[in-house]
Amino acid sequence: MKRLIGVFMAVCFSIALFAENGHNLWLRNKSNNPVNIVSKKSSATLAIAKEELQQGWLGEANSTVTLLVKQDKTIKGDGFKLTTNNIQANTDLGILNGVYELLRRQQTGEAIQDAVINPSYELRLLNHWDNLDGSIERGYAGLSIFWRKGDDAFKVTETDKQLWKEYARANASIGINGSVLNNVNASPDMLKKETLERVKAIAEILRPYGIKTYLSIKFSSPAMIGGLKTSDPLDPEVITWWKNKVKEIYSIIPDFGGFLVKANSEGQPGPQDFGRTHADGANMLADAFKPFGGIVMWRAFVYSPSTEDRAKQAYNEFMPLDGQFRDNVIIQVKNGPVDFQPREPFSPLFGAMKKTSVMPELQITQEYLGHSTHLVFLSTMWEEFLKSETYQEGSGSTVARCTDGSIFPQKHTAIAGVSNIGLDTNWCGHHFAQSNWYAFGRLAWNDQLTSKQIADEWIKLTFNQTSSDNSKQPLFSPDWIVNFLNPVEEIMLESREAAVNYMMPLGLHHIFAGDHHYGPGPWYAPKGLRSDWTPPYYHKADSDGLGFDRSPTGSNAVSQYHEPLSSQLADPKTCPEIYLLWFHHLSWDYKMQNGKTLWDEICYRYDTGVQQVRDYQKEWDKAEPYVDSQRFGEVQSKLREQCKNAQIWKDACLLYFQQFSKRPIPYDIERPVNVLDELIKKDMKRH
Ligand code: GCV
Repeated sequence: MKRLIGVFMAVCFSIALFAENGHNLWLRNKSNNPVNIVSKKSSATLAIAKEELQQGWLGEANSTVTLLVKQDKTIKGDGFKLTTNNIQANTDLGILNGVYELLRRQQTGEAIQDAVINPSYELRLLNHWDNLDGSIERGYAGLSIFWRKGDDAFKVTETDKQLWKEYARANASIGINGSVLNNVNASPDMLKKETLERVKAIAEILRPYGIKTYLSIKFSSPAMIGGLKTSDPLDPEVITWWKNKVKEIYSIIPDFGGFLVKANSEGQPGPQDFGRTHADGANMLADAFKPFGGIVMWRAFVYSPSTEDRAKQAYNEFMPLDGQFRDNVIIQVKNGPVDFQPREPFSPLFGAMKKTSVMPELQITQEYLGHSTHLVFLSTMWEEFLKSETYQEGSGSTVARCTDGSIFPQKHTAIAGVSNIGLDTNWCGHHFAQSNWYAFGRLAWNDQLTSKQIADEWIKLTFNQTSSDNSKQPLFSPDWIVNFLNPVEEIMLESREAAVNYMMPLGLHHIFAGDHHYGPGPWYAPKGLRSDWTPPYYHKADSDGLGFDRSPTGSNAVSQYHEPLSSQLADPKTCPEIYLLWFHHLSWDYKMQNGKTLWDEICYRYDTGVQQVRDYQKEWDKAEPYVDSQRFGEVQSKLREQCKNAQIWKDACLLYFQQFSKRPIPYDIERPVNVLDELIKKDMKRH
């Protein structure tokens, strides 16, 4: 009999492990455990809250849970008060957020303590770089879930609605409350009637989940689709055109969130085309939104091919405008001063703009971190960024505190992540890329969370095998914890550092091939291309050494940081080694803190990166008994590709830089297996 039960359980277990395509993300739990729900109010959002409780309750069977919408001053925005079986909030969305928190704690085994839980940021947004034809700029998970080309481009199908609902639910479960539905390189057609009708259909699905819709706009729309002679933001006809357009949008989508604007950046039109400032442009739009409570997110991602160091340009352009923006304008600033590199110091605008709402922009899609091929958990990068000390208001002025309202009385606080979502069955192209979507939402909700906690939650929710009748507490057996949870968590927590090691250690940056930003191309400098789009502009390798001198002897970008950070960065001896070549051009024989020469250290770092990914392969193979076959195989094959790529990165960079260093690669590390000329010829094209 015992044997029979054993066989039966083994069959159940192997069925559970058989195949999962990843579509259910971290929301795989289903439970038949009965629960009674008491709620006086009803609404579409509360109906979802109840349904979620009924489908996922893992607390004691037949418990009674009270959902109470009642004002409480300690609760902020869509936060909530949680006790074991009660959730109180000021809004229906607060209740839904509380339900997701409660269910997550039940599923991950985290204690449920009485607490008021408020979000760090008021607005927690995904930015989709989706185009109207369905393509996605820097998207690596298939076509857009919102837009498509063809005869049925504007037809809203049941399949569309189902997918948008799943998308909304996933976002709501991690606290995301807004979506910008299209690319910042926006088409003016975005504001046409038929497009707005589709936005309305999307908004209707997203609304009950508490997610507002926003659009990116083209600044020259008045001239391009409005028949006006100009798009000058101070022209009365242009002002009226935008006012009418915004009014029209609110007549179609009454809870519309606002606009995101990329202006005078990478060829996009903007107010400077008419001799006006960013403030003139942003304020004109903000005034149109004022009667409706909408906002304008104005990007500070600006740079031009001037002789000025690119890393300094956004600060130079925006600092003089501090205090000139309307209170419904938020300046959206990328985490680093250049462009979402594997590692950058924080942008000096954080904390420096004291009279303006400033929001961080993070990139969830892995444009510069191996697309959807490499396993790179970005939470550690964002944690490093949010915890960076700006010193702008003394110590403790971290980027998080400078942007979440703790230090400056910003009218609005917000954070955005460039989405990695597409039509791929598993949404993100790589099963582990889902963890970056998850981590963004969690950090936007609570900017003090650690990556360890986020990874722990995500692994438990995404990979744990619940018992076969799906009705009891999930089992985190010691075996599962030791042989799956811990090693996978270690991989995740180290993975970004590994990518930095095999791509761009010690502060190297932007040494990618071509414009696909995937493989290495430190040599890439086609004739006629603007120099700030070529890697030699950034690495500055020569016979003397390597790195961009941003110290006072160079571009003096360090002066944009507050003391004592500025002086610390200015001196290679006190500059953190992770940023060394970002701020300094140093000789190949420069002595590192560990006594090695710079050249040797670079070689070891690249080699370490390759070894780290090789280790991930071994660890993942050991995890096979704990993962369903489909996800196991798909991750295994991505890791193989990542290892090949890491080797190419190491070989390409070391062989290329060796031409300048003229020193041997230390003899105790693996030799390159690729030939530089061949790598240059292939130029690491993606497909
Ligand atoms: C949407 C980088 C990317 C572009 C992107 C731009 C931006 O330059 O390569 O694809 O455009 O940043 O953030 O506006």
